Parts: sequence; structure tokens; C-alpha cells
Amino acid sequence: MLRRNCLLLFLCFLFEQSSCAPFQSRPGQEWPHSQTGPSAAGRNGGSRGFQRVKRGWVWNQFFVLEEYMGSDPQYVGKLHTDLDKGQSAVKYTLSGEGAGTIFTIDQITGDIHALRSLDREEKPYYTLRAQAVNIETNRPLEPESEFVIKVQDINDNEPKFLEGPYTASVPEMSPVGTYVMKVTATDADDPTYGNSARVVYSILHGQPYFSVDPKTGVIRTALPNMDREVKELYQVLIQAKDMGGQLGGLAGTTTINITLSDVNDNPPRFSKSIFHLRVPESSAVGSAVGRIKAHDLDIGKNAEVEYNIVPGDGGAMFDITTNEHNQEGIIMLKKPLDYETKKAYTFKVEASNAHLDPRFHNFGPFKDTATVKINVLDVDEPPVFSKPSYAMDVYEDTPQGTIIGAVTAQDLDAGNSPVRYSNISDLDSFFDIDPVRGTISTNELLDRESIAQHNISVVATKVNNPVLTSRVAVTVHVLDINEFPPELAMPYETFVCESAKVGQVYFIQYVFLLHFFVYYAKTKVMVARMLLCGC
Ligand SMILES: *[C@@H]1O[C@H](CO)[C@@H](O)[C@H](O)[C@H]1NC(C)=O
Ligand SMILES: *[C@@H]1O[C@H](CO)[C@@H](O)[C@H](O)[C@H]1NC(C)=O
Ligand SMILES: *[C@@H]1O[C@H](CO)[C@@H](O)[C@H](O)[C@H]1NC(C)=O
Ligand SMILES: [Ca+2]
Ligand SMILES: [Ca+2]
Repeated sequence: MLRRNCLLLFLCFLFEQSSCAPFQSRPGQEWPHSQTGPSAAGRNGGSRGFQRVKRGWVWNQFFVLEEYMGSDPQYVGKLHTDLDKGQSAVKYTLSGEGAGTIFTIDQITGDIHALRSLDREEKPYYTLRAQAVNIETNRPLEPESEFVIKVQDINDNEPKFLEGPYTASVPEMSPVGTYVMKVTATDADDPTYGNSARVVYSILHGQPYFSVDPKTGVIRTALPNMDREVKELYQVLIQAKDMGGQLGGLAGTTTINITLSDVNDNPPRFSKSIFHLRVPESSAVGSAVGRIKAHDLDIGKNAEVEYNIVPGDGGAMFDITTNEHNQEGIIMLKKPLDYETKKAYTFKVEASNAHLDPRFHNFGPFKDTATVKINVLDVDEPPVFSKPSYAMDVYEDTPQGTIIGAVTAQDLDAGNSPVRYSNISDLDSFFDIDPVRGTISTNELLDRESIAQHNISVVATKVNNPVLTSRVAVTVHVLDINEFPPELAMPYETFVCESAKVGQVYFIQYVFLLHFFVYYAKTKVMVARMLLCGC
């Protein structure tokens, strides 16, 4: 209201500033006359006569409405001096910003007009100078006066969101009133005059989820329990309207993409309560034998799943780890399986989150449980020998064809196939093996002095699946038959033929000597014996 009164202000142009007291509190730029007087006086140094009486310019308007659309030039105001008695003796002139181009003056009446429409937002005021001169002598009647034509604001600018469109993020499940962001609209109109730049914010689209403070433009959540897993992105449309939001105000809008960020409000959930896995008994210890998955609706860290086997008999046989790329649970074999011993395992697995949010603990247990049933699959396995290796002893010179021992292998599979033995892998074929019974017999006379230990291997084959074979090592130790040094009495009695004659004593002694020699020379006893009995 105070501003409105300015339309009818008088500009005093007096040498004594005190006469202008009502206007001294105004901002200097609007009323620069306080500097004008002395400077004007200086420029017109010789015009002492002006001080004789208090005189003044008077003109009753020096505001011009911006964006004036009328067909005639807009009346701005009137210059007048007390010396002008209406006898056309005074001529008014105008100089300064826009003089002659934007503003014209009627030399006689002092009426000022604006020739074109002006934009306050482009230039809010013009500084001009006025002069009254004697129309005949052209001598100044008053010192030149500087004055301002202020462009009067109209509401021709809508509020604008210069920083929009915006993006923002707020955690899901935030309480009502949680701060999201602040938007600001600027209005180019005159903030000091009227309501042309008084902006009020409102929300056009985005209720009931969000609200905006009409004065500050602060956006807050307006609904509890907003769930990212249901809706993640909200496009909110905010309007800023000037004239304090009143009807007829100008408005601008902006959009804000508000994303709900994730919190851990979902536990992992198994898609089914029982998982069936089939695992061959031949699976290697440490190998992955199956996968199960608990799905978590959250993302990132909040979807990281930890799996645990609930203690029980499955825990002894299996382990579970998490594949960190897809959060699957990988079941691993901890101990060897044997179909013939145990054909199935059942155990429970628990899935839980690694990173918990205590706010959601009261929703119940933050984990899920499923049952895993593992069926062990029978695998056709090779026959199994009764011992990891065999050792057999044989005296040297044991007759060919003598059985020195046996190996045994069995098919432990459900099929219980007969087994065949073969491939004794002794290159000089000292031994034979019975393919059905597994008995090993000598094939030649053995000589401990040339080979004291035979290392052979036997292969057992399943009749119903000859590809499945096992091999076992058999060590045959060749024993020395002659453990003692020779003595006279024993060979004498042992080796004397029943039909011995007197002359044969020498021979016997020869035999003893021979035998003695055998002992030391390691010649074969049997040869000596045959020599003796062949007499
Ligand atoms: C807001 O989201 C919409 C739809 O997803 C998209 O087209 C637009 O580019 C987004 N705006 C910003 C500022 O990110
Ligand atoms: C039998 O032994 C030979 C030589 O020792 C070997 O090459 C062959 O692979 C063996 N056969 C089987 C079935 O093990
Ligand atoms: C059998 O193995 C033993 C011990 O490894 C070795 O001393 C012996 O010479 C081997 N026998 C043959 C005939 O290779
Ligand atoms: Ca405006
Ligand atoms: Ca979540």
C-alpha cells in the first residue's frame, strides 16, 4: 500500500535538502536528487539567483507501467516549474537514458510520454535529466535536475524451477514426514512490490505419497510403509504459483523422480518346502552335489543369503555354501557316499540374511527353512579285493603247478556280478591265476638266488560289466629251502641209499662234501639228492 502511494509522489528539486525530508528515507537510486542539487548547483555556478526563493519542479507521476500494450504512448508524468506561469515562456527539455527514443517531452506542457512498452525485468529504471529554459533566451531557469523513471512491475513472469527436473532418493519404509529434498522456484518479477513474485508450492501429482511445504518447497514423505518392492519410482509434479497462490497467479511446474532406496525388509524365502536331489554314490568328496535357492526380494547387501544346515545327520555328510553371484546355496559332499550303506539323507537348511535391519525383527523370524532330500544313486562300481594288497611265500624249487595262495574280489553292487581274475603281469610268467577262483600257482621252478621277490598284480573284472576292473598288488617272497649249515650225521643218514654197499662209503663222503659245497656254493639241493639216489 505504501508503494502504491509512490505513484503520486512529488519530486522536490530544492537547494535545501531538508525540504525533501519526507523522501530522504527512500532508497537513493529512486531518488537521487539529494546528490543532484549540489552538483547541479556546481554546474550552474553563476546562477546565484536561484537561491532567492524556494522553487521546485513538480511533476505528478514518474512511474511507467511495464509491458504497456495501449495504442497511444503511455503518459509518464509532467514537468513543471513554479516559474512557468502558463505564458509559454518556459521550454522543457529532457536528456539521459532513453531521452528522445523511449521518452519524449512536450516542450511546452512538460508532459512526458513513453513511446514503447518497457520490460522491468530487462531494465527497472531510467535516469534522466530535466531542464527548464527561457523559451526566448534559452537560458536555464532552474539548474538541471536528475530524476528517475521507474518501470512499474506487473506480474508478467511465472515462477520457474531453474534447477529442475530433479531426482531424489529416500529409503523405503520411512516414517511420514521424512525429508526428501527442497525445490526452489524463482520469479523474475519484483519481489519488493505486490505479490507478483510471492510463490506458493503445491503438489499436482504424487499424492498421497509425498507432500510439499507451500512456503519452503521442502518435499517430505506423506505415507507410511512405502515399499520399494511394490513401487520403486515416483514421478512427482510440483507447481509453483505466484500471487501467493491466488487465482490469476502465474504458475510453473517441475517433476521430481523420487526413488525409494532399499532397506532390508524382506527375509529370504525358499520357493518350495522340499528340495529333491539325486546324487551318485561315486561323487567326489568336496564336489558340489546340488543347488537350492531362497529368493530375497531386496537388492544388494540386503539380498545376501546365508545358508546353514540344521544340525542332524545331514550335517555330517553335507556342507552348504553361498554362490555370491546368484545367492544360490551349493550343497557339497563332506564324506564319501555309499549306496549299499545308506540310500537317502534328509536334512533341513536355513536361509537367512547377512545384514539385518533391527526395525523388522518384530515381523517374525527373519529366515526360512526347507527340507532337502538326497537320494543316493547306485553306481556300477568295480569289484573290491578283500585286502588292499596280498603277500605270499613260496619255497624255491616248489614244483610247477603248486598253489601258493589266492586273491578274492567281490562285486558290492546290487547286481552282485561274478568276478574273473586275470592279468598277472609278470613278464616271465612264473605264475598262473585261476580266473574263477583267484588261486595263484607256480608256473616254473623258482630260484631265490635270481629273484627273491616277485611283484605281480592281479586284475579283477566284473562279468556283467567288464569295463569295471580293479587291480591289486601281490608280492611273492621266494624262501630259501636250506636254512642250516651241513652236518655230517644228517646228510649221512638222509642220503645213504638202503642198498648201499661197503665201497659206497667213499661215495657218501663225496656226497657230504658235495652237499657241503652246495651249502656254500648255493647249488640246488635237489640236484644233489637226485645225484645221490640215482646211484
Ligand atoms: C524420470 O523418470 C522418467 C521415467 O523413468 C524418465 O523418463 C525421466 O528421464 C526421469 N527424469 C530424470 C530427471 O531422471
Ligand atoms: C594286463 O597287463 C598288461 C601288461 O602288464 C597291460 O598292458 C594291460 O593293460 C593289463 N590289462 C588289464 C585289463 O589291466
Ligand atoms: C619287487 O619290489 C621290491 C621292493 O620294491 C624290489 O626290491 C624287488 O627288486 C622287486 N622285484 C622285481 C622282480 O622287480
Ligand atoms: Ca510473476
Ligand atoms: Ca527392501
